[in-house]
Amino acid sequence: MEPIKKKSRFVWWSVPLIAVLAFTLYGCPSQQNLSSSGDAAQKVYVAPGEHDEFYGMFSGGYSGQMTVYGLPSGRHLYTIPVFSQAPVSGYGYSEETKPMLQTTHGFIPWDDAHHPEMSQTDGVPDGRWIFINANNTPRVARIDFSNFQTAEIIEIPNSAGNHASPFVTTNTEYISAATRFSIPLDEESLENQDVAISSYAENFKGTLSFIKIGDEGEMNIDFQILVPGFNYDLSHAGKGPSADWSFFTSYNTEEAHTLLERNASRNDKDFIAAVNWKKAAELVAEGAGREIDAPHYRNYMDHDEQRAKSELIETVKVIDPIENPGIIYYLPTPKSPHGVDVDPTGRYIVGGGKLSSVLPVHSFEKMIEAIENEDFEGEVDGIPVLNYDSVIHAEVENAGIGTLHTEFDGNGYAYTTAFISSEIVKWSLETFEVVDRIDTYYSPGHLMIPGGDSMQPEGKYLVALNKITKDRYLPTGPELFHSAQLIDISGDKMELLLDFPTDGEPHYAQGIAADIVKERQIKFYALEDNNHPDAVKSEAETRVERNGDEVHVYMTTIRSHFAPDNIEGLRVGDKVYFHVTNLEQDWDVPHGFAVLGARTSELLVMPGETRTILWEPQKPRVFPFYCTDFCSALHQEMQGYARVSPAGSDTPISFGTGE
Ligand code: RUQ
Ligand code: CUA
Repeated sequence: MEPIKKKSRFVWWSVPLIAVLAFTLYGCPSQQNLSSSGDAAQKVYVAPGEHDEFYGMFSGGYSGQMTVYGLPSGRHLYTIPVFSQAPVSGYGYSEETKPMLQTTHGFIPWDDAHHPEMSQTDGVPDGRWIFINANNTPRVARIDFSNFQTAEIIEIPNSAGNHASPFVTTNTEYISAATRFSIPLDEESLENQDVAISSYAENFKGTLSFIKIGDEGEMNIDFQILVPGFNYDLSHAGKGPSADWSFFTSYNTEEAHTLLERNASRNDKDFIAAVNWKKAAELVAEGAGREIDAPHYRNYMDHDEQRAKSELIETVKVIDPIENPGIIYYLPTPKSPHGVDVDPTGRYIVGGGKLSSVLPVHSFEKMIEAIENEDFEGEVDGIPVLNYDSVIHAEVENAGIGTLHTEFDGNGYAYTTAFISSEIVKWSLETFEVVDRIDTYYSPGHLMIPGGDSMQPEGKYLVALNKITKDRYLPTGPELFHSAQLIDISGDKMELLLDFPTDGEPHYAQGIAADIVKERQIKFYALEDNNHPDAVKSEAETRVERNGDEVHVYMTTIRSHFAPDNIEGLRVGDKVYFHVTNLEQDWDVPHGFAVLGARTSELLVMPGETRTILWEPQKPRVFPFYCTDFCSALHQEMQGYARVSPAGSDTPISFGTGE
């Protein structure tokens, strides 16, 4: 058998010392750790008609969506449209969902979504909502678990590369969201962004945003903390004793603005920022900080009217650590750390020391002690830097090369991904020694244990989210789907059970016991609660109305016909709005609506729901329309015709179902 070569795509793999170290320590990976394939198959077998034990919620990365998998089977259950338009349902194309993608940069139909994060109660995922970040045009979305649909998207001003986002506090009081790229922020007006890039050190700043979550899940930016112009990479909130704190990794404390692979890899230590969000929130409530102009959109689904609305918020509250001492401290951390993860007891803060030979573990208790004793080794822009030796609790040796992310099993062990040495390393939270390791195929980024970043992990399975697929599946040309690997962590030795392909690039994922989410499901929308202004609740109300060159078609669907299904009197140059209400009151009976020459998408209308698509016919002719979702034995009969006459013609509006 040919040995598997681990090849680098990133230049920092070639940092010479690391490369030599990696090779001498690890060489090539051994054979897969499979006890027997029969055993493994049985462990992931979910018999036809049976349900998986866990929901796995995966980010879609550059697809901008979220995907839902069943675990342990690895079956792809659903794709939730979030930041990207989805022709499959009309999300982002229909008039009801377009406002969801509104930003101050205009209508943005795409993004790069990295980190799903579930709402928590008392530090445990509660199955209400799941949040996810948009990295490119900074936004955070909230998805409702009752219907697996995007319920809200808030834009984050004063941010660029919303990567350290969105991480919840233990009772979902706040979501943190830091900017990865620092940007010019003029201290006075925060407005002058047109500056020379070479003035980075002087003019560029970072922001750590805290989004307050209301009882119904509504998101509002409560405050932003102004921080030095480093890159803020990832975050996690504390828990238990550390629940009032949030932690953020930073790299590029060198404040380089070019060739970061080299220029931001010089310092032996960068920082984890520890933020006392509770204290900051109290100060803000007492009037600290100042309100600055920072227009940003909040888009939300109005459930009553079944359509999204956009509101423009003009300002945001900014607080400066210099004027508000005690809200933020820096913990020196080797070296360009990526992930930051807090163990289930809330006592340990693990930095993913990407370029470090050891995995640093800070102690929360020691951190508090060092703060009380003012045990500082310096300060940066008014932020005290704690003494490394005073806060570090352990340095895990041999934890792999290129360590990125850590999750926990709730049984006293931590699991860390090592990108370069392509493995998952299990270590003890008591001895801080490595107790097991398993190869992954290839180069894992994040990993996920259901509840693994909460106070109550379910330490049965681990999913490795690998960056490189290569030879794992039948080849599909130059592009291969990213590969996830399910690993059994219930015993002493980790055991690889299953590979399954994923969609887009799942960075992070979250898992939750299926029972918690199953209970909450809406099966259809009650027609009597549909207060959409363009809804029609019976065929008797269906009609076509002209208003200048706007035509509104109020249409219904029910197995297996449209009403009306013959429409005349449309003209070239018209803007035709089809408002389609699905009269069905039964689970899993959507109807589709597609019209020949439609330039955007179809509509997929759920039972009890109203959706609108704008159609601008380009030439005179008769255009068929039809239902796209095979809804009954007579689905093929579910069709109609729209007659379009030349511009200015006097064909009168008429419509009906043959009467
Ligand atoms: S970050 S692994 Cu967003 Cu680690 Cu991708
Ligand atoms: Cu309705 Cu097919």
